Amino acid sequence: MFNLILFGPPGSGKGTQSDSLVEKYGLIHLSTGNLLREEISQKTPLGIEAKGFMDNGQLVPDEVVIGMVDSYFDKHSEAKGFLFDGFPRTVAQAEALDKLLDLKKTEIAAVLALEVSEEELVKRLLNRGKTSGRSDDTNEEVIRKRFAVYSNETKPVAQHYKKAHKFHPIKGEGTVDEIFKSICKEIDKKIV
Ligand code: B4P
Repeated sequence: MFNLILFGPPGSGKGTQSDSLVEKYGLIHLSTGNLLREEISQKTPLGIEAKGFMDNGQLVPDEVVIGMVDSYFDKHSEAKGFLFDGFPRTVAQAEALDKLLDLKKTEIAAVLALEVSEEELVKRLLNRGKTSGRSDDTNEEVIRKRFAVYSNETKPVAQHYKKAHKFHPIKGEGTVDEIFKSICKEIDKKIV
């Protein structure tokens, strides 16, 4: 299995780049944001619980997200590899992922971290909010809250992977195509 993590703040382009990456490398896309939005649209108990957190710019509790990832992983046991998008977002999630991959006798090959300035991120998210219908994108206060949560809870995840020499920063500003090429360059170094 060949597993990658696409890491970065809200609006850094993880979802945008994932579509092309899964196609090029034949991976299964595991976006916790998409899975949670799907649960919300189906009004499942998990979705109803998650919605309150997401609308406020907070993270959904670890046990909820980890359980969801676990069952998605089991549903795709034949996968050649996974592209984790927006997961892990806390150190506890990173540790749970390590254990899960260990059980499956596989590991993370690389963490690709998109770096974008906060001003550019706010612009992108407010812009997406005009058409996405996502309630967490329309209010600048909620967007700023998401950045604060990112700094406090998600940034420490970088250290977890730096220690394992798997962390690769990538300039996340420029055209979608330029950024895609930079990501592929890093991935290709891992494929021997
Ligand atoms: P996510 O769905 O993961 O989304 P995101 O961080 O908002 O955005 P992403 O980085 O994917 O940005 P995109 O490509 O769309 O999370 C949403 C919420 O779900 C979280 O706040 C949290 O509450 C919850 N959640 C998810 N995972 C969780 C977890 N593991 N634990 C707990 N809670 C979790 O790009 C954004 C915009 O920029 C788009 O409009 C795009 O068109 C534009 N854009 C992209 N690249 C561009 C470029 N190069 N130039 C200009 N614009 C660009």
